[in-house]
Amino acid sequence: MAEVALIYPFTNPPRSRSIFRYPPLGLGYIASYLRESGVKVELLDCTFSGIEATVERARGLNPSIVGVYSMFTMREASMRVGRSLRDDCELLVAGGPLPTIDPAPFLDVFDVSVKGEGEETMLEIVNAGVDGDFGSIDGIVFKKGGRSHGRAKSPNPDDLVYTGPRGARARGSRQYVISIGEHRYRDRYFGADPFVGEEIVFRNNSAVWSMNYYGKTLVEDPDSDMIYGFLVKALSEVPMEKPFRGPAKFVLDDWVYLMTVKGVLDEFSGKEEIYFQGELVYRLLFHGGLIS
Ligand code: B12
Repeated sequence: MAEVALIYPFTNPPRSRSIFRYPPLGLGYIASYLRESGVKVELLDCTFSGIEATVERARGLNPSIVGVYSMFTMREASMRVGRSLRDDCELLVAGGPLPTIDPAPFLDVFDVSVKGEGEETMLEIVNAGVDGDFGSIDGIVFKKGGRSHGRAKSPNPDDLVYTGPRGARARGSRQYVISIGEHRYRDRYFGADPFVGEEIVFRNNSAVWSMNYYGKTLVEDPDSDMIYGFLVKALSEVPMEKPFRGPAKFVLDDWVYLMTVKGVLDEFSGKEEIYFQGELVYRLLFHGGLIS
């Protein structure tokens, strides 16, 4: 079973002597990105197997979300794939160059039309779940009040929700994602000095644990490279029994790192400090715990 099936509806015309074949590069990127985040994905290419056989294969995978690529030459094919799989999945998503410039017509058949690059958007859609709050996802268009059922007339523009452009909300943030089995860890932070961020652990795409942090240097004209360089060394010594930030104490030449925490992984708060030649030069506060 796949959580997500991605379909490329290009077909090779019979007896075509054209040398052109179009590997589904965009869907490949999306599939890799989702897989790295622990999502089960299958990428189905209609080029040589044709649309009917590919649709049958997709049905056999029983995906909850189906994403279909579309561009100018594949408008009809992508709609056909969408209609054929409308009742075989819980959420139908259109994306690619054509939904990017003209998303609304796809909502005759699809639940969500994605504008622009789809990697992060698809992951957010998967994380939101099939009945999720799509209004919080940037770069998409969907119908107010629910999913499409493939039989609707072209939607009235007033009934559509266009979310803001991709990246506007999270501009200036950086993030790291690591997946191991059913768990996925994401650290997203904003700023450099001061900086603020959130670590979050998902199990099977549900958030189960989180930590927030806020840190900054405390001296005039700080040597940020030195301070943050030392911080990285201290953080790499994180102990298994208290995996919050660094160890309780870490010393290197004139530098001292101290971390104190109250509570346990279920619920905790703490701080870390860096001293250079006895002077306090940096502090970070953190807190967090389990999420039900
Ligand atoms: C390289 C290229 C070609 C190559 C084909 C290479 C190939 N393997 O497909 C050649 C030269 C052969 C070609 C031919 C044509 N092309 Co061309 N091509 C491009 C070009 C320059 C890059 C495409 C690409 O690989 N992008 C990189 C990949 C990674 O991005 P992507 O596919 O867009 O996917 C991302 C997003 O779109 C999105 N996404 C994609 N699919 C999905 C699906 C879901 C569910 C989601 C959520 C998101 C999503 O996420 C992906 C990852 O970020 C684009 C212009 C551009 N800068 O994008 C034009 C472009 C795609 N081509 C275009 C056109 C019109 C054509 C032709 C019709 C030209 C002609 N008159 O013959 C033909 C048709 C070919 C066909 N497939 O039928 C138009 C499409 C217009 C449109 N809005 O539909 C574009 C946008 C150029 C333009 N600005 O007009 N093309």
